[in-house]
Amino acid sequence: MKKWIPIASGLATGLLAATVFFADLSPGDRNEAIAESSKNKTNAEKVYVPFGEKDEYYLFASGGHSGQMFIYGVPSMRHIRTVPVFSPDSATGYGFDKHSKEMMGGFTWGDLHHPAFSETNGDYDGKYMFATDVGNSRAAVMNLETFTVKDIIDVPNTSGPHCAAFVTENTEYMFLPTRFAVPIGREYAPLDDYSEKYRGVMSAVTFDEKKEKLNIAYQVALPPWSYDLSDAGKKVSADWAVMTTYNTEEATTNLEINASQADRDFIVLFNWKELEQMVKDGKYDEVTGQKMIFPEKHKGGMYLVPVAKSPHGVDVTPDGKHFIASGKLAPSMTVFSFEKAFKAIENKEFAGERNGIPILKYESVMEKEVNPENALGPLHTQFDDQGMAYTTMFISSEIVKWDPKTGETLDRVPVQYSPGHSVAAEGDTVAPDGKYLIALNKIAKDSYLSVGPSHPESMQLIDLRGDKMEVIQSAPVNPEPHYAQMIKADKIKTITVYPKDEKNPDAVYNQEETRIERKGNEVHVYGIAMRSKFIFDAKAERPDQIEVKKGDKVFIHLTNIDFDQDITHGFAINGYDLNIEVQPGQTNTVEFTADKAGTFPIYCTNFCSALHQEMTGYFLVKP
Ligand SMILES: [Cu+2]
Repeated sequence: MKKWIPIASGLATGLLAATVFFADLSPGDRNEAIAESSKNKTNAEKVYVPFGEKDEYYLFASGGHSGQMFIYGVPSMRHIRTVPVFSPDSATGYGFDKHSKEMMGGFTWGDLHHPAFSETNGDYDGKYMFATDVGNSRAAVMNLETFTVKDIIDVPNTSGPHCAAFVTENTEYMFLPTRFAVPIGREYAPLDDYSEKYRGVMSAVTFDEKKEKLNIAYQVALPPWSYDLSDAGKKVSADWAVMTTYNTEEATTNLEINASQADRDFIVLFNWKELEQMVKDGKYDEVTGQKMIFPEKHKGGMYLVPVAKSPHGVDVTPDGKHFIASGKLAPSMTVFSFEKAFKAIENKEFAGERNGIPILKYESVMEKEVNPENALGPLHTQFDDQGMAYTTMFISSEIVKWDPKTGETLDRVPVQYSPGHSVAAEGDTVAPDGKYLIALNKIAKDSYLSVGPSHPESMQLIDLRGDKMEVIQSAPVNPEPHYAQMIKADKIKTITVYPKDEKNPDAVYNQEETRIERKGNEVHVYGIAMRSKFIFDAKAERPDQIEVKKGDKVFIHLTNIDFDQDITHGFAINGYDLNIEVQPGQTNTVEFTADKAGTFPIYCTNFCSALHQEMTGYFLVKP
């Protein structure tokens, strides 16, 4: 009976609200409103994931200038986790502990753009996630067993690798071209020398899975243009990749006007196997410690395809036969054919060159131009399981579904308000799922409760299963997703606890081994965190106390010996501006100088048990 009352009163309230809401409407409007209300109820059911059940997909949305990655569940659109990548995060101790601090390389922020999953045979394999930092020109890799970043590299000679990361079919490479042209090595050169001295450099980055390390295999010195987006080929085009360019005018000021003068910019089409062979054959120059191919010196493997001006996305169809690009200032999408491009290359149907790179004729590679009525600002295209294309229209605020084979417009759905990218379920694989598409909208305006003049961004979930596309959920998101990837949840196999690593000299798995060692002015603490205490030296009168002298260099190696799901401990020293985390079974190190004398409480920051509040100690610094 207790349970029944709230449900019954809930129903009554609902009916009352509906009656009040519909009271002022004419019978026609009223029926429409009732239909709309029941449609919303159906949509709510489509996204509802009851307790005990899990979402069907993970969504990894780039966090833009937050430097982080946002993890959501689909279809519920619940935010599950924020994983720090290029920016520090005190909640997880990222950028505070020794390993992540070293990876951050002294940088305090990043601009995380395009995320990409590792692939096997053109399918997401659920092992790793790659991302690039436009703000400080870096690349990172995240392990998906633990959702933690394993490696970050600087990408030399590159300023803002915006056009990445998109991986080849078997994660052989990701290609990182630059958004901003700079002189090689970032040497000083006046902007009057732009066309002669500035270059747009592309880096071919490899990933060593055993060592979990990224590496730059080679670079290519491209013309001084801006490189916007890219995609790797698939199946028949697996050895190839494409990327869009803008400012092929080589303007150096007021780009808004000056970089939109020419009717066409270019798609760079390149064969990475040929470039790889050129490097093997020594056809490169050694520049700032990198192997760099200069196309004006060593020809081959690289071509230009004219495209409607100032394009954003370029997307390879799941069958690998076509690539689709759209001038963001033009009203149409263009379908290009790889087969036609290969023929034109074979027949050397070139129309001049730029910086030693041959230009293919637009007519030789273009298959069709698609121009849906009044659709404006096509930016990015995704695909479903039937090979149908979905293009975001930034200016006309909609998603247009169309058939790349016939060019026919099949459906359109408005989104609120300016979709930059979109992401389809398993969208960049050779076999997309087709169920869902998410519009990543740049401007949310009045979508959510106001939080002041600056609003959150918005992600809208679109159901692709019916005859008509339908927006079924809207979720706010922090600034600012540029692109996202959606993967089947069962492909990701996380671990529950970190396995014991007996070879790790910093790890301590039983209380007897805990100790505090002094080496000159270095103090090494080998401690344990467990429910609900810290043990830094089990033999000491107060095992949870650390005492050092002012100026000592302190290393705290802490192992969480609770090999239990979700028992994470934190370690903070009050007043010392540091906090780290040890997940179940994990050993972590924090290194700092005890530059303040005094008495500083230590406490566990991550709620771990009923006696969490008692999980404390003292850090004493003798003057
Ligand atoms: Cu704790």
